[in-house]
Amino acid sequence: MRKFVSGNLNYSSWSIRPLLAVRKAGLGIEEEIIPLDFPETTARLKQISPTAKVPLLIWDGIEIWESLAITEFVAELAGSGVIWPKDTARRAIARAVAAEMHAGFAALRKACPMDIRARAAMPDMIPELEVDIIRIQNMWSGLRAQYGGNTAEPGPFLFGAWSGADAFFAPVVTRFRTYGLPLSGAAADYAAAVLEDPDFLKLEAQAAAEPWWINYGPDGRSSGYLKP
Ligand SMILES: N[C@@H](CCC(=O)N[C@@H](CS)C(=O)NCC(=O)O)C(=O)O
Repeated sequence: MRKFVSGNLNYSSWSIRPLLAVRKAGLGIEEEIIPLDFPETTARLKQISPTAKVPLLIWDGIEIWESLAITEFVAELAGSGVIWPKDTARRAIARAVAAEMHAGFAALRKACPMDIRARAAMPDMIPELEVDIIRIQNMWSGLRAQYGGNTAEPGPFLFGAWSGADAFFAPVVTRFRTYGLPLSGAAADYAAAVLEDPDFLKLEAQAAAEPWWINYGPDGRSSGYLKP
């Protein structure tokens, strides 16, 4: 069995990162969604995953959890230059910024949960959130200035052609749009390119059509519900 198990695409940022890599790799993997925050969600997740979390990739009996590990596994299957840049230096930095995303940006993630189809008010600009936004602005514009003119692997993404780094930042790009967070210059151009990528557009259309919604209570708790 070859299957990628994700949370609902509209909300599960950790799922859509490796899902973009899976789709870019074109490996013909079946996809299943377990909607988050419903009464039965935890039991379903416990049945399939050692961490009771999604994403999970099942590949011929190997079960891989953690978005970054799945992306690396897919990169190995896909072959050179599909998920990570071919050039050694670019590949190293692409992995560094993907790892930085995987480990960091806690303030942004907390204040601005991913909700692709929503448009919401900008949250209070607490110092920790501002630090995350400034780092992203500087990172994206800096990477575009240094690597964007990659003629061997050209494109509008962080390292020229699309890479796993863009998969890791796609949910961040949607947060900037959803909450109207400030972004300018080359970083804003980059964000626009991510939102125009055909694989992102397909994912966005699927997210828009999902029947599962999540309500965030005043205590921060979330609960899923169905909307016809
Ligand atoms: N570090 C993990 C994080 C995975 C994670 O937190 N997944 C969330 C959904 S985005 C989850 O499954 N939560 C369990 C739940 O909502 O019950 C990764 O990178 O894959």
